Amino acid sequence: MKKIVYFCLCVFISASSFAQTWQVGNTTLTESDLVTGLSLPWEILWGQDDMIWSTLRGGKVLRINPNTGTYTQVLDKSSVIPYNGGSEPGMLGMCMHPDFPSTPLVYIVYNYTQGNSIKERLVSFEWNGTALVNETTLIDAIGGNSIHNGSRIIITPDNKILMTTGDKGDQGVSSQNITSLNGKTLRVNLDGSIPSDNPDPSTYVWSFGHRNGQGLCVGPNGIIYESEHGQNNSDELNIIEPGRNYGWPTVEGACNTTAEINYCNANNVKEPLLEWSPCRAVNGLEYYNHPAIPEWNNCILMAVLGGLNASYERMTVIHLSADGLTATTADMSGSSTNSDAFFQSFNKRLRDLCVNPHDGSLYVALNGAQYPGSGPNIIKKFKNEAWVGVESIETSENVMVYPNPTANALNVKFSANQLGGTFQVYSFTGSLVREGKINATSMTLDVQNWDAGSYFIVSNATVGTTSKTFVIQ
Ligand SMILES: [Ca+2]
Ligand SMILES: [Ca+2]
Ligand SMILES: [Ca+2]
Repeated sequence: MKKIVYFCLCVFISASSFAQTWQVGNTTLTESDLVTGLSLPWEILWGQDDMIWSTLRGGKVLRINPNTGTYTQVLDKSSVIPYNGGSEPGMLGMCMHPDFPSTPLVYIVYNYTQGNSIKERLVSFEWNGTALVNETTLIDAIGGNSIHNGSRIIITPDNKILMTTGDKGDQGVSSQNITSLNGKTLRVNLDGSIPSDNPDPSTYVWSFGHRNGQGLCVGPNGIIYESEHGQNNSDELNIIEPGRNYGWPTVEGACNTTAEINYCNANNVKEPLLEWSPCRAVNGLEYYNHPAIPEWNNCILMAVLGGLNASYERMTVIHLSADGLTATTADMSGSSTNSDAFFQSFNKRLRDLCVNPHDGSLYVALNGAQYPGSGPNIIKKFKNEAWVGVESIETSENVMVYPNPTANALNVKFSANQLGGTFQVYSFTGSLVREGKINATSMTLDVQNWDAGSYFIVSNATVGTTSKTFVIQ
């Protein structure tokens, strides 16, 4: 038997009675401090167990009750992590196995020391209900440094791990070196092997020419978006495509100087959707598409650290086109007063975001005021208290789904007053899996290739919003 060592440090934080509100068009968000006193939360992730999971850069993982802020520490790797409060290494990105209830694996990236150098590894842990145990290394000895360690990870719709890596401060030498894993996005099977349909099936490299990507999310039609730090100018929002060159170090942002245009023409460089100059330090991304905040539907929410001189701390709202291929935001100039910039007044670095898929609440992890971040820090919650949640409309018959559970086909019946509206289907991990217009009172969804688990369908019509949960077996 393996010896299981676990940690259970329970800390109780009372909710703040301070009820600041934020206006998003016609929607009012109520702010509260979910957890205070944390040291540098780097990833916050809505788990399939309906808890918020957070890495702390110093080497710990917390599992946080999203309503009370009560948390337990479920992992402590701080003894192996080169973290001294300064510079950038630490315990960084985290994501969950796409079928966590039956395969309770958590994937984590962290830096460690090998001789005199900093390295980085992608690992998995098993969740035993109390702690993360049985660490397994998936990719070892990726180059690291005191700066530019990348390391956001997500699960893509095709059930692969996608990971950003930084150029480890080598000015992009590794970014254009296809044999290096640095300055890339890496695509990895859930067991750590290389997917046979990678552009080159002998390497994890999925795209190259990156400087230091630290945000990833999945948007409409399975499109993958990445945020990436520029040097002095041209922080980028990119769409990630396999085998493409994203230009660094020759190209910053769009191909718009003579040297860049020549290089881009010769190297088929993929330009960003958006770029911001001077750099404001773009970070965690979250795709928002929940009826609780309709003004943010089909938007990317982007945590912005603020840059080295702490001028641009905020959350930027990025509006996508219906096909997801173009993006706009009012938050281009850096002005603190525009309709798509939020939370500037905290004067703290915004590191990461997650969303409650049930009630649409947004959670934001703050990292102190100055680079590279300092504690104590806060995870804040923003909720539309007026939105009628899933539970209260469970009894409504505006939408019926059957059979439930199902394995192959799901029949959906809409009442006539839903016609002309729209519907979305979400997994309970918050991923949008299907959407469309309600053109008929019945439809059948072919679900035989969907992952097993819980889902909910939301209809939006002039009479209001209705949702139903269902289970795919
Ligand atoms: Ca996150
Ligand atoms: Ca680029
Ligand atoms: Ca340029």
